[in-house]
Amino acid sequence: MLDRRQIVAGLGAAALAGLLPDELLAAAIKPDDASALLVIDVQNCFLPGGSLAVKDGEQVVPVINKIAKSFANVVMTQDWHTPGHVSFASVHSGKKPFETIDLAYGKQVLWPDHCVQGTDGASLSKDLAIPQAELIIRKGFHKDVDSYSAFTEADGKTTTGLAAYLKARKVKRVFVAGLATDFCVAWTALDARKAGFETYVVEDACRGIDTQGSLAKAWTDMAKAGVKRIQSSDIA
Ligand code: VGL
Ligand code: ZN
Repeated sequence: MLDRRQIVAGLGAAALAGLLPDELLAAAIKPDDASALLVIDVQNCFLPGGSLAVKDGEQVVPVINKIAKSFANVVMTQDWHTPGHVSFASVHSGKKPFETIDLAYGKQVLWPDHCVQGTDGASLSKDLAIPQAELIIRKGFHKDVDSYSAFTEADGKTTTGLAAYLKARKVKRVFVAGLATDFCVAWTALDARKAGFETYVVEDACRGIDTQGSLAKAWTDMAKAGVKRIQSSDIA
């Protein structure tokens, strides 16, 4: 009987011979104790009927529930803004959602009011089924600073503590899924690389907002930073 190593070696040889598509080989990714799944902002505001609904956002939920079964370590995030948060177009006179302004820390896209602390819109989707998730990071709770990233606020320096938590738990690899691909998922993945984690984004477990070319730019930036783009079927 072949052992696992021989089977993997055999698959490699078959692929070299052009007999197998890359996807089949990639199916070998098996999350271990040094792997964590980061489930980003699967909150009512970003789902159908929400104030900043991401197109087809609800489709990520069954995919995330499925891959989460392969992870012992799961962290979820919630976008968690104050009322009148600086990222809301409604607090900047004459500005409309999806326009941008310059703030002290850089360019800020303005959004409809969303994910206000303690509201139903800020709640995680009731359809998420990840009972083993151990930590929920809330972000964007400083009124004058946004935080797309689960690691570092938009000022580029205030930490959420997530990198230190993951390192204390001996996590080396993070897999990022959720909403939205081009904002909170991408910024989280880029910061994960900066913090030294091997980083995967599970494309079909994410959906994007795509405003002013943001989705294509996010994938380009992530590729440059060494983020690996995978599909949920790549995870064993
Ligand atoms: C997000 C826009 C504003 C996200 C959060 O979760 O991607 N996008 N706030
Ligand atoms: Zn937000």
